Amino acid sequence: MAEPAETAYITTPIYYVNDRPHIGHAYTTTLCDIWARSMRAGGRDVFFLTGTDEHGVKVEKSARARGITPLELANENAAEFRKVMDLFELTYDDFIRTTEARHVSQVQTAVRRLLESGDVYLGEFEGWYDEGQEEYHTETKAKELGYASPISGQPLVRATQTNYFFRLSAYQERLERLFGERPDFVRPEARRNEVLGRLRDGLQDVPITRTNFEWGIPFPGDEEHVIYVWIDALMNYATAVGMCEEPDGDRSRYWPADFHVIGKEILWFHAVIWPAVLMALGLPQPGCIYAHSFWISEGQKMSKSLGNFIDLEQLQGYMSTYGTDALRYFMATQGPQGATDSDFSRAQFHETYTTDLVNTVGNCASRTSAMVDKYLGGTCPARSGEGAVGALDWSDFTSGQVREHLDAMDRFELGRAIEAAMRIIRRVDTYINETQPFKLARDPEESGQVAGILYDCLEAIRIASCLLESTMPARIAELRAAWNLGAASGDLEAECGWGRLEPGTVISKVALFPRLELEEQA
Ligand code: ME8
Repeated sequence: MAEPAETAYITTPIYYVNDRPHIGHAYTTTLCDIWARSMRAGGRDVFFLTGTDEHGVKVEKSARARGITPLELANENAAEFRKVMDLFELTYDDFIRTTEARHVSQVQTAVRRLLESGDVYLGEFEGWYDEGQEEYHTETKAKELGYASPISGQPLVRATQTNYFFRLSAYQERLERLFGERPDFVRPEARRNEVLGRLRDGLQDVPITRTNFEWGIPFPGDEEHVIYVWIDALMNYATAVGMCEEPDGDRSRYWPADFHVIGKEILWFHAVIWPAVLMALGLPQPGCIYAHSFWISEGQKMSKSLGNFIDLEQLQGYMSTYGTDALRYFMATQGPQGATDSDFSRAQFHETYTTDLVNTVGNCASRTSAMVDKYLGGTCPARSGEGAVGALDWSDFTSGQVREHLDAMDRFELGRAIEAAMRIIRRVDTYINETQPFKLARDPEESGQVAGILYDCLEAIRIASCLLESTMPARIAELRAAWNLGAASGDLEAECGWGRLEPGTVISKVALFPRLELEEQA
């Protein structure tokens, strides 16, 4: 019997339903989508999870303000998020909603286990209470606020609240050990250092229930309390694959996740609280918490007050002018995957589109296929090896780039992975300029040489296209169709072996990325 395929599990944050979807949500989900597609192309059994975070006081308040129930609000906005994911053709395997029964019951099971193990206990929280906002502040925060409500200006009052607490303090050492043993547990490194710095300040137990509102999962056995939205939300990564069911669901084979991909603002919850909860539950740790940075918009932070979010309408504008693949490519190569923020500017988008997609990928494929059409009647020539010029060993060069790409993808370094593919395309361009098949073609004696050169070009572009497919699935599908390359085989590495392109294959001319003027953008 064949070995079962190696599993791969990747998650996005689950998005709050009290906001409208924007570039940030599309960005994180697209990064995960590229990785998921790439792992599938490599034959792995992939589970790609996204969804919505639907509980909490904010949802309750927004719903009340609109005169609808929190669930009605959640239904409406969860549908909106799903619409965005489908519009972008994001290939998630499941979309979890925290109001679903499967999630609620497993969160309660998990919390019950934590109560039994003593990791959750009933305690008192003393703090500074903002009566208008129904919110507690710690001493440090209250001092910062001048002991007055930032909203009403009324003085904060000293008050105690009875809550259930998670014994986070008990996990200090184990977390330090985890970070020490697994330097890649939190990436990029700047984010890891941030967490380590805060960890050194020492950990305090955290309240994990609330009694001042109702829109949450009831605490098992004490329905006065609802489970704090962050604990509820983090658990989605486990409940979606049935980790808190008894017995574990079929999907438990995916556990633990290879990557929890998040934005940097929610790092503490994912890098410290979540691993500690998993330790308390006796569940294995994820491979990596990957916290990317932020998109800013035309040089400014995106914020509600500035109203400058790159929203769904704007994204649709880009997609209808440039195509979804161009947006994916831009996000993956120019986005804030590292430790610094990136600016989403129209001019930069247009520039990247023109330089990388029109002038490089598109031009190289169209120039090659046009020559094959003109000099070889639109058929792939024999693998003669006659095209080899100078010291370039194509097989060696492409296999080096393929290895680099696969290694980078495995590590979720999308920019580096895409760059390896682009290097192949740029090398083809240089090769055409060096060998000048369009000049050689004037001399019938050189026809073997021309054919050899064009085989190399076609084959190198084919290999690069296999590597680019996870980033630009629609345009590469067009190329596959025009060059009769067939469907992906499920073994990306083998597919990228040099010489797999069959002589005699009919090659049609392609124009993958039309040249556009910046003004054309609505
Ligand atoms: O935080 N640039 O949900 P959320 C890049 N429900 N990415 C951005 C971004 C920006 N400017 N703004 C947002 C929540 N994001 C919780 C998560 S998970 C258990 C619970 C992305 O709707 C980024 O991935 O506020 C960020 O972490 C996420 O959206 C926050 O989404």
